[in-house]
Amino acid sequence: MSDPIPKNTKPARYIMIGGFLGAGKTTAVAQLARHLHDQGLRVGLITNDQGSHLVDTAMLESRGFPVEEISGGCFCCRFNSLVDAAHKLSTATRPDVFIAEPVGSCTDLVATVTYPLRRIYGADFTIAPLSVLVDPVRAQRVLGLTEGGKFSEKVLYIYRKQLEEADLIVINKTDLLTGEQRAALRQALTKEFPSAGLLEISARSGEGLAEWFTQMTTTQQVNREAMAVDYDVYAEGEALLGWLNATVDLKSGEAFDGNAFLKTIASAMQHQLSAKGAEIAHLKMTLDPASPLGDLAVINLVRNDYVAELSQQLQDPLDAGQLIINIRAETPPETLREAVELALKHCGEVHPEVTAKVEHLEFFQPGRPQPTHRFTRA
Ligand SMILES: Nc1nc2c(ncn2[C@@H]2O[C@H](COP(=O)(O)OP(=O)(O)OP(=O)(O)O)[C@@H](O)[C@H]2O)c(=O)[nH]1
Ligand SMILES: [Mg+2]
Repeated sequence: MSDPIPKNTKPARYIMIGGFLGAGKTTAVAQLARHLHDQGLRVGLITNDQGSHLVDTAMLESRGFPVEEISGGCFCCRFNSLVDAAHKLSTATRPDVFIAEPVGSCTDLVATVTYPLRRIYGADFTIAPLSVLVDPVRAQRVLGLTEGGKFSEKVLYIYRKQLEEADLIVINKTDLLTGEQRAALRQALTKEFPSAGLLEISARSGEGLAEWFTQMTTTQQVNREAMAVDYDVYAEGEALLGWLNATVDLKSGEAFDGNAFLKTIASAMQHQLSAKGAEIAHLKMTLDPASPLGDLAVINLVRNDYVAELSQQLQDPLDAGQLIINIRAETPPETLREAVELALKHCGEVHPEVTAKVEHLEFFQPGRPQPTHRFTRA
């Protein structure tokens, strides 16, 4: 498909924000989108996942942005869907800027997404450098700076490849680090990935965001030889990750505390998964009371030895709502299903007033990545 994208008089900006599961991509996308909106620009967001029913889509929509979701495979394998999503957004709102968040277990995005966009749709888009966000606690472990739970080598192959292809490595969550830890991480990343630029931000506190926004909106991606990727190891790494997406309808005869409910279910799942030796990459949930205020609760857990955090809270109790559960962890998908089942049972005991009905459930391992295009140069 090669139709031009309907647009304003000048090409739209295309910004892709990569990084491993849980690095803070969606949080950063929301910040960047807000910043651009405040500058009077129209923004269209594109989310992506191996499955459907996404926490990220619900979270970004709750912030009032138009979002297109590409499900059933990563951008590289669903390149035409990515272009179709841009078409849909363009027809509806003609964005000046598209911000796309790829799946957090995906790599080789330069050769399979940005270079094809430049070659085939070069008149429609100007392409920003590829940012790869980093959760510093995870990165310290991967780079051997600290001890702690880790993924196995083939998953870490993907993690490292993501960093290798970055135009810009963005250490996120600087609010979690001391000055010394920041310096050590900076040094380790520069040593191992010398060709990437490096920035430090906190998508939560706002530190460093101004410089990142400037780079994303004003500089162009450099045309250099794309990295080599061993697709057999990449596919094996992806297949080690279990994926679960579920949607659950909650009902209660009396109003209940949705924030407390989310904490109960998150900690029950964390307990179950840790007991099975599953390394959690990202466990995230939304609870939508379908209130006219557009309130939405979001809870996240990005490693086993942490506490699930409510990144958005509900203001009021609710008597009905929809729960979306997305879990990505290094474990067989069946283990995730069991964990959800046991956690819902546990919630039934702690919150007996709430009944839960599973409306949608999918659990699987991602299949072998088969990119639509692969260009080693733009
Ligand atoms: N402390 C801290 N937490 C952050 C920051 N940015 C994001 N987080 C938290 O990190 C967790 C994961 O954030 P997301 O934005 O959902 O991460 P993601 O990379 O989009 O995750 P996936 O889409 O699953 O790959 C959430 O609990 C966020 O609130 C930050 O700057 N500081
Ligand atoms: Mg996300």
